[in-house]
Amino acid sequence: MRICSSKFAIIICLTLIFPLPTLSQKTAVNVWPKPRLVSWPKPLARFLSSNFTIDSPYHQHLATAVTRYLGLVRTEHYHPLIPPSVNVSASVPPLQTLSIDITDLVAPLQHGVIETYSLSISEVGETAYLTAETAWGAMRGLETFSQLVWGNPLAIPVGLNIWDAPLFAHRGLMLDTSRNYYEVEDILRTIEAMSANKLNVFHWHVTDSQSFPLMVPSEPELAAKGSYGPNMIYSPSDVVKIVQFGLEHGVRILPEIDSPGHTGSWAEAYPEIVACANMFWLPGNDMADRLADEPGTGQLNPLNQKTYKVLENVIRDVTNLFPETLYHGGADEIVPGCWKADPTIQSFLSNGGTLSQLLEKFINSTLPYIISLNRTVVYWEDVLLDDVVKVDSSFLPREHTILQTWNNGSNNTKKIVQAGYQTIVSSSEFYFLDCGHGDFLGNDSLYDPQTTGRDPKDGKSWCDPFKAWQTIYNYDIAFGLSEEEARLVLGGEVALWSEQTDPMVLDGRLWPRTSAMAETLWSGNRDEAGRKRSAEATERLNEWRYRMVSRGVKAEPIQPLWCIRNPG
Ligand code: CP6
Repeated sequence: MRICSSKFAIIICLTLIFPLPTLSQKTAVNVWPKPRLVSWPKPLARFLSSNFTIDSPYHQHLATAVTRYLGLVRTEHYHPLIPPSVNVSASVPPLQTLSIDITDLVAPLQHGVIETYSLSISEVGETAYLTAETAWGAMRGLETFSQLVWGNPLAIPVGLNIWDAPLFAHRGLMLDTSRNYYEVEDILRTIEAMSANKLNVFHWHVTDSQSFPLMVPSEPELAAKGSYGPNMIYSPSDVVKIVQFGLEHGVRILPEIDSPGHTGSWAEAYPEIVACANMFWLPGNDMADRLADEPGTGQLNPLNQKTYKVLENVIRDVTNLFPETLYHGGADEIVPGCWKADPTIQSFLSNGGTLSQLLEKFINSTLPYIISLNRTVVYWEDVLLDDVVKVDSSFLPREHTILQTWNNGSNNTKKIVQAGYQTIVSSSEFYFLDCGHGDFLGNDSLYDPQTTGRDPKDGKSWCDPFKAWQTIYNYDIAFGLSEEEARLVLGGEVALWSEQTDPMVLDGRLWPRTSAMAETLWSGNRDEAGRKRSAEATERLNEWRYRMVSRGVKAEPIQPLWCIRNPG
């Protein structure tokens, strides 16, 4: 492992020589996600100079981050709920400068880029040092530095050494902008909060059956007719803005054009390429196999050549707009009844063709094109694991395909890595955040006038239960895997589907629960003794929630204030 560097050894030694700080002293090092190694032997702090500056080698995107963090550090004046019980020394001169040193200034922001950094704040020197291999690692270090500063006048713990690096390379958040529309500024605020939590991939589930809000220049009709309206479209310049903002925050923007399922909205422009377009309910379908064939359903017809003409235009434009080397093709939840409802597909099926062959034809007609554009493709696990409609693994080249898991917790992750695929974990039992209400399909009453908003099969509403932050925090995404299997786990993503969310509730639905996953993927969920961190994490997350609020993120509270006055 890369952690066996000399810096690591030094910090280990420091930690061994000096006693561990007591609980009350810990509060001044209140960083979320917790750094991998912190050495702070004495509870000392000092002030920041009123003209404190950050020195950095020139890097286009880091320069913006430096300016942003300088502004934040100078103006935030965050007052911790539990005031740090440290001695802020006024006798040493205040800290003047944070000096950044970077080894590799040209490393692009892409999967696997090194995000390691170390931070050293001396007791007396005028300068603190942030060293990183890449600009992206330096951004992580700047975030940590900003969280160390508190109060008015500004103070910072000293005699402090941090070495930090993520456990998982892919730490993401998926947002669905199809079921409900979000303004660009909501997306930017989310990316900013992601970077504060050291997350690095914004997975943009931009289109689905309910609306097509992305303006694709070669296929302008898709958004013109398939969006919710002219003011609910992301233009190419919006995308450029979001990608640029991502670069300035060390967050990659990974687009998903979900197909061939979840494409009802494409029928507004091209009814001829969509099967079962906008059929309210599929013939013979019942609630038991409804999946996400929500009202507004539709699936691309794999037998129509026009499907591939439109899709190639979309794929080409999307890869031009998004520099990200991963392209998400969706391929989840193929609903048999949809393809079966289409007359042209019916004749294929009655001549001995199968539903899986239809999907294989679709994948085989699109995946090589995506790969030819130098992209690695991400699909949802369904493409390989669905009970009914799935492709043979020979259609999914392992070196170019990543599969994102969401069903059956760690069981499906195990299946995917055992099949030899790299994986991104989004187990719905832990990482799907769009819960809090009953079933949104009020039309269930068409089936059952006694409806309670609950599935008659198991009595659950569609997204029971609400996942508490502890549930998310305690999930180990590589649970039950051998060391070799675990190497195929690139990381994880929380997912916010938007049937029942929109900008009004976005922040609260995401934060601080997404922070819980962010820490687990960055530095794990266990203490030095290998026990799940609990009381310590609760206190630190509570503090972090208030700091996020002070930065403009409307994160939910996790405790009453009473707990601060009455510490357990
Ligand atoms: N939309 C798309 C969805 C879901 C998926 N894909 C989904 C399915 C089940 C639950 C939540 C969301 N709404 N395109 C599955 C990946 Cl519980």
